[in-house]
Amino acid sequence: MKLSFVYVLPVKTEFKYAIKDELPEVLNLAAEFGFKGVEYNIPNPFEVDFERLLRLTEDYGLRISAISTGSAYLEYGLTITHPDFSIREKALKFMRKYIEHASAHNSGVVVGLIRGRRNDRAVEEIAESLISSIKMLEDHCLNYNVFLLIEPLNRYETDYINNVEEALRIVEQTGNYVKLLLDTFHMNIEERNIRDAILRAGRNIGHVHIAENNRLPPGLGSIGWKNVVHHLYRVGFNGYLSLEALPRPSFKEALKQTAETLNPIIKGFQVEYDHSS
Ligand code: LER
Ligand code: MN
Repeated sequence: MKLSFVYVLPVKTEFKYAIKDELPEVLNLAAEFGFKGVEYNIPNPFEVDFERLLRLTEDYGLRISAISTGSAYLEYGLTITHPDFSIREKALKFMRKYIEHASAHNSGVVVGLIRGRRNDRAVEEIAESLISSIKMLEDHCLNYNVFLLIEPLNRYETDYINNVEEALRIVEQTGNYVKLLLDTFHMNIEERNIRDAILRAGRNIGHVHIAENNRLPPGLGSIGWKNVVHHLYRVGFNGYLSLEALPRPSFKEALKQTAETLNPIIKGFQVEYDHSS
């Protein structure tokens, strides 16, 4: 398992749970603390100088762990289940471009807020729409060796897909280019317990967002990190733990706190799991 963090590119709407300070300084410090990846939250995949972003990331020895898409929803209201087909088509166009960017390091593209809200639609209706949109992206995912990451979000942020069980229903009806993104903050609200949710998600876990119960960085709340890391190893997860938290008290402290809390735990289990394999 490796550490990553979410970095949000400039947006007019506010996304509070990511770092947005000067990128070179952030990448430099993250690399120093042992982070291996950075997850870019990109509002418009057509307007970003992606080559520059990629070069800068690699210059600091980091890799792109995932591309997150929530700000395309916050900024432009795009969703891949939108009742208006022209908006849905635009969201799919964005998704194809995100997939192309993610192919740089064969990572995943997040399907969080961009999956849309149910509102007055029946669950079956929005599920059908989501599954058909995801299937429209299948060829692109396979061609570019990228996967989609369905992220359950807590009930105060969305009315559609709040827990692992609901997300698994989508994975089952699509294919193995679709995986789960588990976010400890949301799991702490929606799951009976984090351990069982991780075990239930099992081999389907593609990426993990880490934040405390209060959405502060790991170590400043009550989530049992040893428990989280242990059970992720148990199900064979060896991907990124990506910090998506309020960058408080400062982005530097947030990175430091995360590294100090998680590096020793990851190292401890790595030894254990390397011996047993
Ligand atoms: C996105 O990854 C997330 O966790 C949401 O809570 C964003 O609002
Ligand atoms: Mn998240």
